[in-house]
Amino acid sequence: MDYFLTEEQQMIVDVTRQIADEKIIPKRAELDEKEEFPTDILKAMAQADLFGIFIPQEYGGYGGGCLEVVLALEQLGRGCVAVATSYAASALGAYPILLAGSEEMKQHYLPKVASSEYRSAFALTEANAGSDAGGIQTTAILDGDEWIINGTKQWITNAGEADIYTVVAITDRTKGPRGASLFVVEATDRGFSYGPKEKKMGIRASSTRELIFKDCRIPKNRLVGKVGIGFITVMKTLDLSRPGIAALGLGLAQAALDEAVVYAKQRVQFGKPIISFQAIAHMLADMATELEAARALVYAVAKHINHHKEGISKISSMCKVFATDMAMKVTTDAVQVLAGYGYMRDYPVEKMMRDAKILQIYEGTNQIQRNVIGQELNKEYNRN
Ligand code: COS
Repeated sequence: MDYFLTEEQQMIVDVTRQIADEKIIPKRAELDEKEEFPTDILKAMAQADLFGIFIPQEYGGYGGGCLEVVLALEQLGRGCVAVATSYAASALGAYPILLAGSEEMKQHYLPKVASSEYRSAFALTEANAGSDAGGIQTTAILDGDEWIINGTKQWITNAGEADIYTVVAITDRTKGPRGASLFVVEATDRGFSYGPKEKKMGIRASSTRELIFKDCRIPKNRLVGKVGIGFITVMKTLDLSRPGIAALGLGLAQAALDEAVVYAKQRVQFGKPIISFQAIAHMLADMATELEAARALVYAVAKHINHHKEGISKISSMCKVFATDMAMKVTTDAVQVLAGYGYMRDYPVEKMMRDAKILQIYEGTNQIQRNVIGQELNKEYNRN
């Protein structure tokens, strides 16, 4: 379907499609098998200037918005969700600086993120604070000109591979959601280390580790914005980033559909290609229809966010939940179409099905997205 993209948007699609086809797809099975971080592919993406898509031009970026990021992530996700997640996590780590950082902080960090001199990461989750993001225990205490951070963050994407981490910590326990603040921790800061690499079901080429802070001292000016705005900035960050996860679902589902259709045309049973059996053709028809419906929603939401920055929680969650549930279903159905072959690691669809699962979990489970949508509906109907 023609979504009437601008010339610049089409260029982003073309560049990321080429990287997916030439750099990612030939390597994805090996990276998955070896659980190896895609350093060389990320370098190629840096050479193509992809890390600054969402960063304003005055900070060395391309100046794109949510739709531009969505278009890139769709193509990269079509190549491999693990690689695309490593790329997306760098944007996630930089969004809080963009949203709430001081001018000085933006000038210092954003050009380095845009050029990929600094890879970034975002650190919210803890052992006892997943869906309940407000339940974090990591603390930051001001001591003269330094903040002292103590605590452990869990399941942090790009941990050990990033140069800077935006970390949420409690600065005043008595103030509830207004008691959290955000900090930039650099990989070289003393008192900061990592746990071992987690062994995951899917997105195995991405790095997922703990961040451990033991009396980690950072300069006072690494506070992002003001004391007490950490939780709100995190929520705004997730509002902006969730359409990107939806886009990974689009790309992944497209890849699975492509594999399923090609296979169904070639695989002969009972003397005919299996696509000529209605049972298979109807499955493919549903997969294609649900994918296109999700794409229309994700693009529409992303376009809206390009023009409106406030009041986007509901639609951001809507596109995340719809596109990632769709991706789980489409990848599962692709395995079913390929049947025994689909279950074997020689074919890419089993990896796609494993990778799809995380999309329903990270950046807020799909149950949390439905809570957000429900809460927003509740507020809207109170107003009317
Ligand atoms: N934008 C701006 N402010 C927001 C906001 C948003 N999207 N969402 C919430 N807030 C504000 C609320 O308005 C409230 O402020 P007031 O105290 O002034 O009323 C404050 O933040 C607390 O909000 P709320 O009471 O809704 O917080 P809860 O503790 O109930 O938690 C959920 C809300 C569940 C939505 C939140 O914890 C969440 O998103 N959890 C999932 C976290 C997640 O995605 N984790 C994945 C790891 S990060 S990769």
